Amino acid sequence: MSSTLLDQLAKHLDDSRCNGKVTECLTVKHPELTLKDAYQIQQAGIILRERRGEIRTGYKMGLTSRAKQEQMHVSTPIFGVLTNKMAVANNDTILLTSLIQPKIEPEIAFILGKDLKGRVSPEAALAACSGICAALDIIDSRYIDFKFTLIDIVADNCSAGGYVLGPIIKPAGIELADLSMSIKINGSIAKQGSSSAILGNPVNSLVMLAEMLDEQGEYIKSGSIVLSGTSIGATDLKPHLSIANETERLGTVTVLC
Ligand code: OOG
Ligand code: MG
Repeated sequence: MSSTLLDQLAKHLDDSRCNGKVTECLTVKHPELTLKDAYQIQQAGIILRERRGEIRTGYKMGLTSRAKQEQMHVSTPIFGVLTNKMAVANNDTILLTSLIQPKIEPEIAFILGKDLKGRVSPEAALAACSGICAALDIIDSRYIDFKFTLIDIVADNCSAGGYVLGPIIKPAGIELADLSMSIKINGSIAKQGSSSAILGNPVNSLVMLAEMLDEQGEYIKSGSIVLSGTSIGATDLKPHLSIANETERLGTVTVLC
């Protein structure tokens, strides 16, 4: 597909996001789009945001748990790009009016202290991290009814809407498998899961991201934030909620709306 058309589709999704209006899936009019095209549309969309002054802060992995794959009827892990404009401070309030159909999910975030490139072991991936924390991924599909194909969600930057990081701790000595993760809404547990639901161990998300980027001639740069993908299905956001991800060993991250 021509890069002009891919740029036009990126602009269309960017307009949809900026104007707060849902759109039909790109694959309805363009069933010929490939996964490679979809990542190119995603990149073109990020470049539009960079031209408006946004700065890349890292990546989000998506569809790394079966719960999420089943909820979305899509079965391959994917990634999107995070920017500074998506960051919400711990205990701060999300401006719901800036989002279309927002949902939230608990994740684990990695902060890279070194570059991470190519095929690496889980141990090497964790050793490249300067910090880890409990995180919240705010997702917001630009597509009607939050329904899409794999190609569509990749083009739409993995439904990225925002992210919140909890207090960052040193990863040394922390086993990331089998940690209990809970979503608390207004103080009560609404959903509970285990970090092992994320590719067996959330560090595998980091390993997989390094490999996926390598296929595109890219790598995870030191300083990047990487969201692991959720362990539990997403929860709808509506006004007057306090939402917390309480993760064993890592602590709690909270956002209000
Ligand atoms: C969210 C995209 C996937 C995750 O953690 O699996 C994701 C969606 O649109 O459902 O963020
Ligand atoms: Mg997510």
